[in-house]
Amino acid sequence: MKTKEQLMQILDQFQTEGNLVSAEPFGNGHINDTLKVTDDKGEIKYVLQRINHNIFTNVEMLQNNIHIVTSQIRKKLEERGETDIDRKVLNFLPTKEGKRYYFDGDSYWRVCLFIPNSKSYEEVTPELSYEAGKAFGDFQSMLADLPEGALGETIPNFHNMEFRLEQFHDAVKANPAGRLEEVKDLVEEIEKRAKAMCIQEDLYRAGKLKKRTNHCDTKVNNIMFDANTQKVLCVIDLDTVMPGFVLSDIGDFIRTGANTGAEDDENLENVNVNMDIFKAYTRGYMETAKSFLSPTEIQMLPYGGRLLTYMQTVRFLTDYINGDTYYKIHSPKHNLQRTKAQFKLLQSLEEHAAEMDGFMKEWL
Ligand code: ADP
Ligand code: GN1
Ligand code: MG
Repeated sequence: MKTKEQLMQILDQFQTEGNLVSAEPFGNGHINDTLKVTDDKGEIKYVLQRINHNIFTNVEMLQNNIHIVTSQIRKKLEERGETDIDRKVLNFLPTKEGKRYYFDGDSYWRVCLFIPNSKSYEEVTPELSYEAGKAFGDFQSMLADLPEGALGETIPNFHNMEFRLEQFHDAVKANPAGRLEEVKDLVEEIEKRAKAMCIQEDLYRAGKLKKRTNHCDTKVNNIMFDANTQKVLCVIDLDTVMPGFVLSDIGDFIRTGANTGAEDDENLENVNVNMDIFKAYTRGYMETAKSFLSPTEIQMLPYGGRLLTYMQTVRFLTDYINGDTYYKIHSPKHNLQRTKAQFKLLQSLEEHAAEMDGFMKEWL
């Protein structure tokens, strides 16, 4: 990591205000490095992020996408006559040269306004989950009229299950870290489900499912709530907003919010689907999204939870087999522990599939 002086020099490249004195690590994402920036009065003013350039290889496209998305949301909020808009949409600062990011010869950096008096959660109640559902549905509807081709794919094939399985098969074949033997039961479980988990791609080819603009990382901690009212302020972490299938944005919240345990829970007994959270999220989401969803998408919503949980199981296991090259890890077997916890959640979602499907009848 950079020294404090280096971080201050990086901040100095941006059009910031006030006397900034510190930049401290913040949040617990698996990809970028996030820091909160404080001024001499002790107030947190900005969020500074080092973009993971190995993963987001086209930073120009990434920052351009984010600019398009935040401008569109800002416009919609203004049209609705909303107030306090700087807390409801992320606001990125240009550099002194007018660019959307700064390259220091080694890393790429960006800065946005810190949203004051806000809070994100790693675990939610049904009430918060209902609010989050409304917010992600609204997020998608505000972006629904972006012209096709406006946004680039910041990570090509990001939520394409067929592609994720190809990467998985490549890892299994090459076995670069010699870990295959240890995980052969999990590999078998993944293979068993592979065909059933590629339905979206099949439906798309048959012209029965369309692509929309999705957030593609609707983790529970990517929503900022007002610290006093517990209402949603802002959807954050916009790196992966891109064209894709709508189930992504349902599935990843079910995967993270409707889990009674942690994403990487060591104790698999903790991991199960929380049906109250699922129901509350779905109710909120359907309120803001039902006007643009097709009956096929509505019917497939519970499948979305299974799909994204399966996809994450595949992605964590692929990274474990590859020797931990993608996700930040905090212990040597972290990716394996994550895989097992995600697989346990998948089994629980499978057990509850009929009940979840039944819950959707109200909207069909
Ligand atoms: P990552 O890619 O690491 O997940 P995020 O953009 O999601 O990065 O930020 C990580 C955490 O930092 C969030 O969960 C949230 O708590 C906090 N955070 C990020 N941006 C802001 C912001 N503009 N204002 C307040 N808190 C923020
Ligand atoms: C990564 O950056 P973060 O932690 O919000 C990943 C997501 C995964 C998630 C698993 C660009 O998200 O796709 O679902 O970890 N982001 C990228 O927790 O790969
Ligand atoms: Mg995040």
